[in-house]
Amino acid sequence: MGILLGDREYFKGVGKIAYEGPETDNPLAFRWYDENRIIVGKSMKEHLRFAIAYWHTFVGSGLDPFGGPTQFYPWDEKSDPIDRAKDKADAAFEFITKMGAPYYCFHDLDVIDYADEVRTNEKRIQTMTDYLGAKQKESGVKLLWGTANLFSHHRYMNGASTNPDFQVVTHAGAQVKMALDATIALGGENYVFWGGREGYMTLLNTDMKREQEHFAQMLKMAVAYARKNGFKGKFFIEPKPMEPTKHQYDYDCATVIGFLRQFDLLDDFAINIEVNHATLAGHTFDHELQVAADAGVLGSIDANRGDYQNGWDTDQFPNDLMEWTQAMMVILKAGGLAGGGINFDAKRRRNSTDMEDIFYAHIGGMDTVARALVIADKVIQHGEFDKIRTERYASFDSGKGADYEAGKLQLEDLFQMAVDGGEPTMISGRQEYLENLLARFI
Ligand code: XLS
Ligand code: NI
Ligand code: NI
Repeated sequence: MGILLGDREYFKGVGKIAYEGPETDNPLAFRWYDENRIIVGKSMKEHLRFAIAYWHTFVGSGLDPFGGPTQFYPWDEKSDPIDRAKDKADAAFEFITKMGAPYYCFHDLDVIDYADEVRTNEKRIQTMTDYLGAKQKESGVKLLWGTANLFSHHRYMNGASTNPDFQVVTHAGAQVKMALDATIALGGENYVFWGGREGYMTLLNTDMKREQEHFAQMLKMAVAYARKNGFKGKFFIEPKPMEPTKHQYDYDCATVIGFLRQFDLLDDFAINIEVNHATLAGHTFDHELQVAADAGVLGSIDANRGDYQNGWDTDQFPNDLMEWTQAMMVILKAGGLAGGGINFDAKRRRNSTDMEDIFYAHIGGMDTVARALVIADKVIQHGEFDKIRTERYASFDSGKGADYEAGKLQLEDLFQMAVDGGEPTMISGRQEYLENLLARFI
């Protein structure tokens, strides 16, 4: 029996978004994202691997702590959960196809509402896996990553895999298993863990060491299960320092790398870096990318931006060319992302309620990132930054500096050389010169 795919058009009046170049006046066209344009040997499409996030784009309702939904969707009207989920999938694939994005990402709960019985949920997600599989086949859109929402349900209020109650941990495991089954069946290229409740509110009731061990245990079981079932992709951890818990165990890239190393998970995991999470952790986006790249775990990106004036995850669409150019310089120099892509974990503002706003938001984001890729490539080709950076460390390239790097010197040797060499001459870091140079490419 075949699956009946919906034939209703949800985004009427908007066709496939085309590349029209920087001079166009059409707000529903790309100015920079030209999917076939070749940059350093690869098309833009292959470099950027854009993904649309199911949760913000097709589920997010505009709800905030002070008011209810403002964004009402025609695919959300039916009362039966499966009927509603299918309408949503139809709308999602129509939008993703019109945007020309090659990928999408989801949490289990974005795709289908869960009830409280695990067996009911298993049936529901399996039904939707079949439906999404058919939509993927029909459209050519692929799944960049799947994940389980282990933060919304009230049972997770004290944590999911880090919950002090083992029965809650079993539910987290059940959800991860079902989300992995769906991801594998859909040919998902990666699987993500973002631990929204994997942290704590107060040490007065928390055994931090034990909770982190439990977390690692869950990750190991997920890897074992997925590999046993033929999953070849990467697992990603997505760091975030806080919100919703006060202290999250996956604080930032450096913390996650330490955790993965401690529990011997580095072979299977890389990092999914989100711009607004980096800034919440007190870092810049390119800092987090560089930390991951240096450790060989630069996996994927959740693209968005924060707000200078507040301290939470505003998840706005990217529009900062300076930020993205510096990010792209790191990514290009690292040889790209390890299996991941660029997922728009970004939402329209609560009062952006027109259907076209969904398109404007993604067009702006994709154009910003594509333009940054073009600029970063020019900057790297120009060579000045590399030259200055290399020269800055030249004193380690030969002589005693090279001996130091090779571990051939003792602390007493440094003492003697400091005495003999005297006070070093000052060497400028030339930051303003470099910032001006970068600005010339923008
Ligand atoms: C929330 C996270 C979340 C993850 C997926 O802050 O960014 O959306 O990307 O669970
Ligand atoms: Ni995210
Ligand atoms: Ni986020």
